[in-house]
Amino acid sequence: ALDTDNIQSDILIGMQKNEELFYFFGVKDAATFKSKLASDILPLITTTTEVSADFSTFSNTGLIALGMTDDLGDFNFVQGQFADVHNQTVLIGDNPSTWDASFAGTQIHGVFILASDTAANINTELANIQSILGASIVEIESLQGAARPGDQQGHEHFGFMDGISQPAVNGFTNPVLPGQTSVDPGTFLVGEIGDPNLDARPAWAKDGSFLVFRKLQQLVPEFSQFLTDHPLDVPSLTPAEGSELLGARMVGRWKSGAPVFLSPTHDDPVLAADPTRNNNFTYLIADALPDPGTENHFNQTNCPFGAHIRKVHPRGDLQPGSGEETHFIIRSSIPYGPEVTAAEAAANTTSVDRGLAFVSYQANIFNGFMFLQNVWINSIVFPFGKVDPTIGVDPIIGTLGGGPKNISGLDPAVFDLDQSDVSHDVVEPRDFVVSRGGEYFFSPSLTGLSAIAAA
Ligand code: N7H
Repeated sequence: ALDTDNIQSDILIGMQKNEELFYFFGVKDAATFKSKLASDILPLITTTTEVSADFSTFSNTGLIALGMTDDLGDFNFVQGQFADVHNQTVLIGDNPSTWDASFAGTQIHGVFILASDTAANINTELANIQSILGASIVEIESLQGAARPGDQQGHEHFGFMDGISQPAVNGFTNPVLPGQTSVDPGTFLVGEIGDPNLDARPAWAKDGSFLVFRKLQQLVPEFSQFLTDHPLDVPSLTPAEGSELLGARMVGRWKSGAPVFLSPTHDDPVLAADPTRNNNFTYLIADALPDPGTENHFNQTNCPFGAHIRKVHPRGDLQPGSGEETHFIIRSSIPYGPEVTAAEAAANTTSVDRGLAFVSYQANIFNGFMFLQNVWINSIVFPFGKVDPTIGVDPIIGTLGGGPKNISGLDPAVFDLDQSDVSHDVVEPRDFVVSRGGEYFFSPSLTGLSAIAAA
C-alpha cells in the first residue's frame, strides 16, 4: 500500500478547496530557510490523509540553492520550463513574448500552495509563513485561484465542468469507476512500481512527484463571440444551439460535463452528474461496415478526432498496447481571475486577466505534460491513423504559434471519406488560451522535505 501519510495532499486527490494561493518565491538565505522548514513549515504541510491546506514544492534551481544537488532523473525538470519554450519553440508551442517576466527564466525556487475554504484563512496562513520565514525568502509572484461562484462552481472560465476524468491509481483509488483506467502508482509517484526511471532516483525522492504549473490565460469574451459567430449548421438546431454544439465539440463534453460521444446532439445533465456513466466510453465505434475496423478511422459524427478531451486521452483510438496509459497525468487545476465584467462582455474583449492555474502531476515530465502538449495537442495529425489528413491541433489549447488554426471534424455534417476537403474546416482566428508562463517543480514527500532541510 502507498504511504499516504508521507505523500503531500495535492498529488493524489487534489486540494479540494474553494480557494488556493500559489505563492512563488526565491530563497535568499538557504540556512535559515532550511532550519525553519524543518522546525515550523513541515508541521504545516498536509498529506494525502489530511486534505487541508499547505503544500510545498521546489524547482531545480531551488533544490540547488538549498544544497540538494542530486540528479532526480528528469531532463525537463533540470532545464526548467522556460528552456522548453525559449530554446525549442516547437516543443510546447508557447510564444515567449506572452510569458510574464516572473516566469521567464529560472529565478523561481519554489511555490507554496495554500488552500482553504476562504480567502481570509489563506491570508492568515500566508502571514504565518511569511513571519516564520522572514527575509529568508522573497516573493516573486503570487496567483490567487478560486472556484467560480454559484452554479459555475467546478466549471472553468469558458463554462465547462472540469475535474470529471482522472486516472485511477493501483492500490489507492477505490472504487475504480466504470471507464476509469487504473495504472501503477509509479506513473505519478517517483520510486513507486511503474516509475519509468525507478533506478535513477535518489532515496529521498521516493513518493515525490513532478508538478507542472502553467498560468493559462483564457480569452473568455472572445471565445464566446467566436461560438456565437460560427454556429454549427445542423437541421433542427437554432443558431444558439448550434453555437453551444460547436463549443461542446471543441471540448468533447457539454458545459455540464456530459461527453459528446455519448450524447452527440444535446446536453444531458443527468448523464454528466452520474460518475458511473460520465467516463464510461471509448471512441471505438461498433463497426457497421463490411470492412471491420474502418469506421472508427473516419467517423467523427459523435466526437471530432481533435476534441480537447480526445486529444489528451484518446480512449482506444491508438493501437492496443501502444502505451496510452504511460502518458496519464493527474490534474489539480483551479480557475484564477474574476468573472467576465459587463464591459468586457459588451466589447467582446478581455481587459481583466483570467484563466486556469493548471497543475499536473507525473513521475516523468516528458511522458506526461510534455508528451501531451507536444506530440498530441499541438499535432495536426493526432490521433494518428485516421482518414482525415489534417485533423488540426487541439481546438482549446493547441497552438500554431498564436495564428489561425484550421480544425476539421468540428462540423458533424462532415461525414465523407474525402475528409481532405478543407472547406469543411472551422477556422479559429487566434488562440483563446494563451500561456503566460509556468515552471516545473518537484513535490517531495514529507521525508523528502526533511532530507532537503538537512542537506
Ligand atoms: Fe483540459 N476546458 O475547459 O476545455 N479539460 N483544459 N488540459 N484536460 C478537460 O474530463 C481545459 C489542459 C486534460 O480523461 C475537460 O475532467 C481548459 C492542459 C486531460 O477524458 C475540460 C484548459 C492539459 C483531461 C478541459 C485545459 C489538459 C482534460 C473535461 C486551459 C494537458 C482529461 C473535464 C485553459 C497538457 C481527459 C474532465 C479525459 C479534461 C478544459 C488545459 C489535459 C472542460 C480550458 C494544458 C488529460
